[in-house]
Amino acid sequence: SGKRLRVLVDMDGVLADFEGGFLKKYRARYPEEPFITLEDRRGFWVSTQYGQLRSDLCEKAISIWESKDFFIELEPLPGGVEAVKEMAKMDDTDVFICTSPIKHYRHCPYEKYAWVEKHLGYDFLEQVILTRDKTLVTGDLLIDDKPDILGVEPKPTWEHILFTACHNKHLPVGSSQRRLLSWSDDWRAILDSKRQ
Ligand code: BVP
Repeated sequence: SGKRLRVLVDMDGVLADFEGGFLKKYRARYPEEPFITLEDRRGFWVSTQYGQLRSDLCEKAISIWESKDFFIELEPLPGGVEAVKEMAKMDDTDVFICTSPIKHYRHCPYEKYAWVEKHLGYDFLEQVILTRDKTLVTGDLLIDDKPDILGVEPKPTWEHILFTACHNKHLPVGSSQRRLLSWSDDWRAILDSKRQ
């Protein structure tokens, strides 16, 4: 009972395997160059860690996700599409996919819509929010693998649930921050904890 629950779900690193897709295509395109295994990933920005490995690798990394077909070909992360479909069918629950496109806009925004249509269906396109500032979007929960979600709004309405990813799994979670370890973890309990 009470008002409807609004859940915002991030795409890269939560529903779509950005890190796995990146590493596979980087190694295929630059087979002679060093790379960072998913086990050794630290920090949200792939480009930053590759730049620390060798300065010219920053732009080589960026060339991967700026390429045509990078975003549409990302594999779904285990259980994510199923969880979102189930969530959307729950009583008094609205689910939106809230994702930040890269500024190289030739392919990314189009392919993000195409990915949602492919994996969640045409009707789910109604639920897509593309924004570079998630603090402006109102919701009860934001499930996202980025540890720091900042923008112009200092007091976003949502509670950020940190979705575990290769780059954030070693981070100490702040006393107030809750985690979702994977889509096998109890996401229903997190939703229920926010219902009136
Ligand atoms: O579209 C993704 C990829 C891009 O930033 C966006 C993150 O969106 P959210 O997951 O926050 O919705 N991206 C860009 C870079 C470097 C750019 Br220079 C990166 O290292 N990692 C990354 O995810």
